[in-house]
Amino acid sequence: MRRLLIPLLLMLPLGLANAGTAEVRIEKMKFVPEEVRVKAGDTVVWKSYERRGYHTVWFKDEGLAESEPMFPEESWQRNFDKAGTYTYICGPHPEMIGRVIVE
Ligand SMILES: [Cu+2]
Repeated sequence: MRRLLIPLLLMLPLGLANAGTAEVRIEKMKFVPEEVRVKAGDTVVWKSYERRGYHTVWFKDEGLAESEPMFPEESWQRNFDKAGTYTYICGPHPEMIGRVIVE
């Protein structure tokens, strides 16, 4: 038990220190930036800076459910633990397209 526990305790702070957060702003009917690069383990937070209306983040290609609607000041987040390119749209405005590249 002791031999297992110590390596786990040593790894935990390293894992937490490495995880980062990136913000994608939603403003003027756009995701800003449209393409964001993060590292595996990072979290991306989308936040609406609009004055009215709502947007969503929908990773439709992956067959995932659409996010809750984001009204002004609201946010939604997703953690990415695998490298890859993740394209998403806004449900009500499919012309709004964004991409997350996980390295
Ligand atoms: Cu939208």
